[in-house]
Amino acid sequence: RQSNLRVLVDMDGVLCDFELYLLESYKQKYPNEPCIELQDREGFWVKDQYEKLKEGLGANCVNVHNCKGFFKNLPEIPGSIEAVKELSQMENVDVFLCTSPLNYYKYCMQEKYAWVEKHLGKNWLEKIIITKDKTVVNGHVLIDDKPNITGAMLQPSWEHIVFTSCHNTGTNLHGKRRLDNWTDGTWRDLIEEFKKR
Ligand code: UMP
Repeated sequence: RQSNLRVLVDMDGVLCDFELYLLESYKQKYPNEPCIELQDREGFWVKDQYEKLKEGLGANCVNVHNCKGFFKNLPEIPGSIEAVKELSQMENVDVFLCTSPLNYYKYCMQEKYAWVEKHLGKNWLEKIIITKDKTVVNGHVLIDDKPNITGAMLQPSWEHIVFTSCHNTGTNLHGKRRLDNWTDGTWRDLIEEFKKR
């Protein structure tokens, strides 16, 4: 390869624990409503599964993640910060953070930047790519928990590695590979393998 290996890393579900914090915040805000424990989550969209459970609960989920402070206060996925820092220091690798914003952008956009600055540092603000369509971003690898990533490009430049999350454990990935965590070191082998291509 003439250029460095460009690794696109998703934020929600890969660096930041959107699912855990949404559940915790939901329980606080709606203690008397039913909820879906993480081991019972299915499908990417939280609101869709809640709405099926009971009419109106989908809107409650939206209320929770649209609140001021939600994105800023997301906890990290275990080991993610240390791992992407190390990834960014690897030879012949460029890391970018590739994330889709809510259309309700009032807090989300600003707070994503605040999160990156707080957990990774000011230098990383230059690495943020905000897009609704990740297929048009020209990377070699995309690490993302959303199983089906589609958009204007039918054949994106990247290979999608599906990061395991509570909502996709039972999902048929149609041959796509998984990365299960940032803690057991397997991510290093994966990157080394891509570097050799
Ligand atoms: N998102 C929701 N509901 C969900 C899951 C995600 O609104 O159930 C939003 C949060 C983020 C965006 O703004 O989608 C994350 O998209 P990715 O970058 O992870 O694809």
